[in-house]
Amino acid sequence: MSKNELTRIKKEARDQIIQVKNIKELDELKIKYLGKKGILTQLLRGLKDVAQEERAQVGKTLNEMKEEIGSLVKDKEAKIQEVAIGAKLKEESIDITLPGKPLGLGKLHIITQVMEEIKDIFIKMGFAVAEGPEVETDYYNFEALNMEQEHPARDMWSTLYIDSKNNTLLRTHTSPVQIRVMEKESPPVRIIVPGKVYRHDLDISHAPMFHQVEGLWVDKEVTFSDLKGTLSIFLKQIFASDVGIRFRPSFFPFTEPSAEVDISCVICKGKGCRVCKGTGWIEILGAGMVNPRVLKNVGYNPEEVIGYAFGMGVERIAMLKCGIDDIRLFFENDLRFLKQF
Ligand code: FA5
Repeated sequence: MSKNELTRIKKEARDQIIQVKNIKELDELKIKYLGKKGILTQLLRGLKDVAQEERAQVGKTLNEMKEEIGSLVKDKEAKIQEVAIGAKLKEESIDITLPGKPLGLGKLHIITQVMEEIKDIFIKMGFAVAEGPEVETDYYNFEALNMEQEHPARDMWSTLYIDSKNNTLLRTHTSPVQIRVMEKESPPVRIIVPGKVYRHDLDISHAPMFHQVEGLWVDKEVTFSDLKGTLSIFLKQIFASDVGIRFRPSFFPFTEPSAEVDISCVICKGKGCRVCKGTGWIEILGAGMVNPRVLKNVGYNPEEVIGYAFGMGVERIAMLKCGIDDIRLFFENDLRFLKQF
């Protein structure tokens, strides 16, 4: 085990470690020099055969070699890993200058658009917006509105009950919010109530869930002429300034007198067609002067205050505005339909 021989082994190990390109090759070299059967381990084992006077010196040299090769392997390992991480980062880097995937712009549903339009018109006329629960009690949906348990007018609303024992139901109209607001606020009250309502109904012009906008004005001096004026302004704005408007006597338990309001058919301009069933007129909303019994039910004095109320179906208005002949199209969520508005 000459000094030259050891120097040669050391040089060879260093050269090989420097040239190595990957962890696998480096591991092989580690085993070759430092493993259990590796060159250095063998040399150290052979120390016992070295002459006594040289043994200490050779042992020291061998241990230094072992440490040196070990640290060369460690440094190389770190370098290889660093290069590998760099390459991986480069490979996975995102080019943020590439154009993105275009996202389609959403828009409001046609019913929401018409609802907003209706709200805007009434807000400009001084109405505040009120809301109420969709799950109602029998009291607010019927009784307080002058429809007692056995009242025949209850048949006008095909009610979806949730729990007949507790008398909870899905509200059939937005009128119960009239009661809720009047119970909380003293007159004057001037509100509109937009919202969802539910009925056991389904055909081309009736849906089980639809939208209504209720209107209520209670004050010291409110007349039927005020009601006619307000609704005429509204209908001319939402349809057309030359739309024909007709008030027909009707019946609602919570208004007295009551009326149904028709507009001249927007499809045939009043000549008579399939949509208006040849009459030239289309019913658009219900209205009337608030029944004094309703005022009493909320604790108002009918001798002191008087009011009007109205309620309209939003789908009906949207269908006439946009020339849609089947109400179910609003709820099928077919983008080909919805994108047109
Ligand atoms: C009412 O619901 C009354 N609460 C309206 C009212 C309020 C009258 C205040 C007086 C004072 P009616 O049942 O007629 O009335 O419904 C009003 C509107 O809702 C109808 O003109 C119609 O446009 C719409 N409508 C009724 N049922 C359906 C349905 N199943 N699907 C879609 N729209 C409907």
